[in-house]
Amino acid sequence: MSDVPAVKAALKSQAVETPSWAYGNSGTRFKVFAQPGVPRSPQEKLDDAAQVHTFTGVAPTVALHIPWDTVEDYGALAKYAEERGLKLGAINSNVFQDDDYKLGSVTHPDPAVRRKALDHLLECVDIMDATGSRDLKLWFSDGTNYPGQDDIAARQDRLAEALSAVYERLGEEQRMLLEYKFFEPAFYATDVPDWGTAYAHCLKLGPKAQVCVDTGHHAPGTNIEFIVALLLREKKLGAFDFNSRFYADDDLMVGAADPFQLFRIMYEVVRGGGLTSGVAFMLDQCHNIEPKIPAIIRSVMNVQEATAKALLVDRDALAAAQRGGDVLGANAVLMDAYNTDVRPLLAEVREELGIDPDPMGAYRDSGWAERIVAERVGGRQAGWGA
Ligand code: PSV
Ligand code: MN
Repeated sequence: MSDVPAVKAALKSQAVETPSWAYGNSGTRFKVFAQPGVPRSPQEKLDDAAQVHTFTGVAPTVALHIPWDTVEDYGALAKYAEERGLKLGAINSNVFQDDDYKLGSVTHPDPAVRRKALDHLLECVDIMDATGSRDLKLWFSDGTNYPGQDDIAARQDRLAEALSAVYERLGEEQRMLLEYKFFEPAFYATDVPDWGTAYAHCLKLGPKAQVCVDTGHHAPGTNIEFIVALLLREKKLGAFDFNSRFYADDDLMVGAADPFQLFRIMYEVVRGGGLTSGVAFMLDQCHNIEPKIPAIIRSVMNVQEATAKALLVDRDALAAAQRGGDVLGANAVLMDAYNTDVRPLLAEVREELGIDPDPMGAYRDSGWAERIVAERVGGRQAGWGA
């Protein structure tokens, strides 16, 4: 597509979901460096998310993590979000931070632990009913550290049983997103290590079960855009958890480590119709050393830039070169789009949306950063686990 009005329309309708946990403190297992002004409650996380939406115009939803965002009244939280121009997005379940889950959650050898984990997942669907969220995101830390520790195939049976119980509980418009990760915290065998495992479970479950591709959850060198193309073709790509990695699950700002990879992924999304087929473009990031709100704004902008470049690929010229076996010509068409400076185009898109063409500068000048540092004194800052 290189029809500029159509490119602009696609960019205006793109929505990037920001994660509540990216607004809180985070770190590595070595140290969490607390930052002044960090939210102390889910409501304050939404206040910050509203800033991201105000300055980017394309971040209208916020993913919650349960229990990190537990509140008494989820309907009231949804209303709080709405009053700030936001909606609550995916509900992320957490069956990895309780002592009972040392040997797994839904795949644990003990049926009582499996029941406890399943009850949490079902409770997350109740929360979705109250928040109006469409998606339940499932990531399991389940796996084993040593050969022989547990029966690999039996664990798949237990996983399938739990997934099926959750699937049955979903409403008509609700979906479950199964996220895979090839290692960590289990090191020998992870129960949902790759897209193939996630896909196989989702296929058996039915159309409301879709795969979530977290870009940080692959071995180095993995061709993620191939996975994206394949899942889109099979109508099983439900969502992205976007982030960047240099080594492991680094959770850095998306597009920071390898903007070319993000472009290649977004090209397959555009090519496969993923911009309009309900794929959720979510961030799953932690900002350990950089200020959080501008880092999230930057991440949203990086997704927009990659999307704009992907939309600018001259698909007719590419198809002609591919048909003609013109290897270098085809590659040049893709690189031309990648090498286009799309910042002026995005500035125009923002002006047409009625927002400042420079989101980073506008946020900086807004005084919000100083205000939250001054106002958010006392209380307990939110973090990974609270
Ligand atoms: C696991 O590493 C993961 O990617 C899952 O999406 C979790 O819910 C999230 O990180 C927590 O940050
Ligand atoms: Mn993730």
